[in-house]
Amino acid sequence: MSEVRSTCPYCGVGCGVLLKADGQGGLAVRGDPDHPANFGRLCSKGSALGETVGLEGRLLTPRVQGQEASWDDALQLVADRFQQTIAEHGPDSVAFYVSGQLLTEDYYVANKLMKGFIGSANIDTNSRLCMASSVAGHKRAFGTDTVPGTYEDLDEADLIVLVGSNLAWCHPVLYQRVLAARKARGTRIVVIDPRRTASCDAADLHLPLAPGSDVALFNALLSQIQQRGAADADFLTHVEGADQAFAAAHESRLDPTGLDETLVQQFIDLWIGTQKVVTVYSQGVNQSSSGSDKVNAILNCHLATGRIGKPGCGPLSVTGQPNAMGGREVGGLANMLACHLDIENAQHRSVVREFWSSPTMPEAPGLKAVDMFRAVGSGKIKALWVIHTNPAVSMPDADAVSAAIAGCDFTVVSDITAQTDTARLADVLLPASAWGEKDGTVTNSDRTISRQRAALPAPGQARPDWAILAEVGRRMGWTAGFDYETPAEIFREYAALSGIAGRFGRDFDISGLGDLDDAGFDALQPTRWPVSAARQGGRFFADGQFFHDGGKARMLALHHKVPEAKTGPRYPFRLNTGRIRDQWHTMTRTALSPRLSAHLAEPFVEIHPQDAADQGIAPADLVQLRSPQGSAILRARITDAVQPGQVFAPMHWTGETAPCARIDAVVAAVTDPVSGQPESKASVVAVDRFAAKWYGFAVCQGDIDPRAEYWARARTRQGWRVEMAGLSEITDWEAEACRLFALSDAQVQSLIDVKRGLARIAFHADGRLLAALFVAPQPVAVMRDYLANLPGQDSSDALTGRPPADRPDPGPTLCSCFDVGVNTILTAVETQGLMSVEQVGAALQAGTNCGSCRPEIAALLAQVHQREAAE
Ligand SMILES: Nc1nc2c(c(=O)[nH]1)N[C@H]1C(S)=C(S)[C@@H](COP(=O)(O)OP(=O)(O)OC[C@H]3O[C@@H](n4cnc5c(=O)[nH]c(N)nc54)[C@H](O)[C@@H]3O)O[C@H]1N2
Ligand SMILES: Nc1nc2c(c(=O)[nH]1)N[C@H]1C(S)=C(S)[C@@H](COP(=O)(O)OP(=O)(O)OC[C@H]3O[C@@H](n4cnc5c(=O)[nH]c(N)nc54)[C@H](O)[C@@H]3O)O[C@H]1N2
Ligand code: SF4
Ligand SMILES: [Mo]
Repeated sequence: MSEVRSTCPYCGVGCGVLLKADGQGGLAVRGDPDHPANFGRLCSKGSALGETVGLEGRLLTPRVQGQEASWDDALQLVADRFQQTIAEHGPDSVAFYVSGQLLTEDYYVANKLMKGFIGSANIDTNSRLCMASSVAGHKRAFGTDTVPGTYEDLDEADLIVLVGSNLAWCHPVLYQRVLAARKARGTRIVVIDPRRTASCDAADLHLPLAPGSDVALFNALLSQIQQRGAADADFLTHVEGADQAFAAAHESRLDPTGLDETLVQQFIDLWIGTQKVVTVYSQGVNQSSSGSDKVNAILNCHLATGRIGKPGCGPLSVTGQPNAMGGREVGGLANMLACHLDIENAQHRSVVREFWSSPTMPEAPGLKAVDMFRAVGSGKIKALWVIHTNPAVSMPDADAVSAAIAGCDFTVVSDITAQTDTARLADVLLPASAWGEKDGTVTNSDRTISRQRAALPAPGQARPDWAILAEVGRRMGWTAGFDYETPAEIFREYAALSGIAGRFGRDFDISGLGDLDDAGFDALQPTRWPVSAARQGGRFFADGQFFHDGGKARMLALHHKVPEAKTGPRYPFRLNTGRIRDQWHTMTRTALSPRLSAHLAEPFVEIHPQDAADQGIAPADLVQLRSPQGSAILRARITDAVQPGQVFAPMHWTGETAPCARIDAVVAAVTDPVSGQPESKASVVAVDRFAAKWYGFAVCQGDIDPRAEYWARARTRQGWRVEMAGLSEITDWEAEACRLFALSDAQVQSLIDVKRGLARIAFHADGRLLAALFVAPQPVAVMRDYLANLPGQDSSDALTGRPPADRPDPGPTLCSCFDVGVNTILTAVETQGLMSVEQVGAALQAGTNCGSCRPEIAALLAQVHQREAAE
């Protein structure tokens, strides 16, 4: 069978992949050497895609109130209930909450249905939590939401500044490009992040600024740009507001950033002294109560110096989701129309309305995500359709959001997974086709439109999202408007609409693709927009042509603001949240892969050693975070990667994987006043040791039913590994273990010391280990990575909790591709005298495939060599 060209469904790098189906539901995945985003490279998540396409956990049929239903019944119910609600309470009583992971064609139909036919603008997307501040910043500066540069700028830059971006883990293939540029031309790297991340490992400078102080830092830079005569006077003839921006920057140049002055000066000298500078920014910038201002503070510096849209220089907002950019183009946000046309512009409304032959169109923006769920909670929104996103986990104040969804009169959820925290709350659950099974387009961070193509048949009754939406549109009575049979048809309509936008002077114009026939759509190669008679791809703005009335760009006068929530005696710590290398968001797909689950198998909180000592928290203790919104229990990782007074926790764990570690239950729903984007990185919390009576660690082949105040599970090659901790005394551990694993007939082997609260119990059948439980009054000390893969094997000595002397413990997996553990690497470094990441690769293969773990291998090498130097 030949390979199918497609695009990775995870991050906004938008890597090309080649897929080969094995005919039995499996898929082999490799990087597409010809795709301009990755040239064959893939990160750990992309490489493991084949492990995540199985049918385990898939939603295969529609369900109404938990019962299987036919498509006909389910869709009719959705159409009827939406129609009734609109008839009784008006169009603004319904809402769609969608996703930057939808394909452009799905997005286009959802937006058209809500804005053009239902007649409300209550469609918003998880991109509100992700890109909204960048959108707002771009529009304020350029008059349009456009990323000026391209990925090639990373190859050609002499200085790359990562602001609030952990590129090494979140856009690993772009990070590989950055490292390649460093090697080829000595590109300098600066990281601006309160936390020391994997992206700092290769950095020339790391500026651990105070949370939220980016505007102050970039104002200091802007002030010196002006004072030192580094502004580009010619380019500034294309810019309005420069004097006011300089004045404001000068005024606030000394606002506190918490940084050492010489460090700041080094950064400013480097920035001013390097013509080819790319400033890459992501959620440390966007997810802030001053997110839009942070974006404009960065754009100000690039506009002032004319370093924009030229090879090797410019601001580069990296998108998170695979189609975050496509969603912005198609008008997925509540305050946009379609094709960069504005909902508040009467002329724009009228041309789109005419183009769609639509009966009605809202005149004002709809509710943004946080307000939307508040309106669901207050009963103002009575029918809600959630598509391709898991807000019960990922929205700030997530307990309140869950309660709002649960209390909504009518909730529809389209997902591929049967059990998600949001799916569990649905009245109607609709099975969508997944990545690998569906066709359409996505746009990545540098405006490149790529095809996703199907390589697998849709299982069960699953249908593509666009088809489900179009069918509901037809059943609501708008037959002609939603008469689509293929995604190609939708794409052509969209491209034609963009041509109209182009005639209005909008930059998003792909009318050149409007007459692609089905075969042409099938064969579409990665293409950077615009694609019109006037323009093809390329960069924007070097010519000084912007999209505000009058054609000029705008610099903004900005003032530093501290994060909205203030620390105090009750909530003395600042909570930062984000991502880990091998999991994707709410883990519905990546957690299916044992490889990806092995890197960081448990939810955790990073806390500074000094704070840990003050709070009486020891390594591996559990920690409870409490905020006015809610609480979470997480494993302590004591590290000076975070600063004193700050803690960091990942966003990934859910009711399915670790119910008490849902970090968004703790995060406050504070938003940026301009963009409406939540401040996911600066809540305030109290931090206390969680005083568990007992701790447990279990491995098993089959299912497990943990019932404890704390538990977290991760997939292994054979089954599960589970961490537990409880507050109530358990007297009969053998009985509890039987219940836990539902194993009553197996052979039991146990070591129990009731007085000391110790228990070790193993279950065997036919000489093979089925499950084992280890309990202690302190965090359990066993060799987890060894035990995790023991079930299914002949292992009569499992209760020792450690490998026999002739089988060393590999330690936590560092290289997911080749399954190489930390201990294995450390031993090889020490015994073989390895000096470089390349030598580690040659000896162990680690880091030689996707390269995502290379920063961590470098850190291990540095650790060993530092220790050796000190000895
Ligand atoms: N492995 C993996 N990769 C992903 C994803 C995933 O789930 N897993 N998700 C994708 C998505 S949708 C997105 S949006 C991107 C996100 O990609 P990133 O934005 O790179 O990821 P985050 O970890 O959310 O946050 C980045 C950094 O912002 C820092 N930060 C916090 N507060 C501040 C501040 O005030 N100023 C500055 N300068 N920095 C601050 C944090 O310490 C953190 O290291 O990743 C994409 N890629
Ligand atoms: N504290 C904190 N919270 C955050 C963030 C943070 O940094 N910190 N980051 C925010 C950001 S940037 C983002 S982007 C969001 C992401 O948060 P979410 O969008 O809520 O997370 P996902 O896990 O990506 O949810 C995708 C859902 O779609 C389902 N799905 C997969 N494929 C398909 C398909 O083809 N069709 C349909 N219909 N469904 C499908 C999956 O099973 C899953 O349930 O989280 C935000 N929340
Ligand atoms: S960097 Fe990784 S997750 Fe992002 S698109 Fe490429 S392979 Fe997928
Ligand atoms: Mo995101």
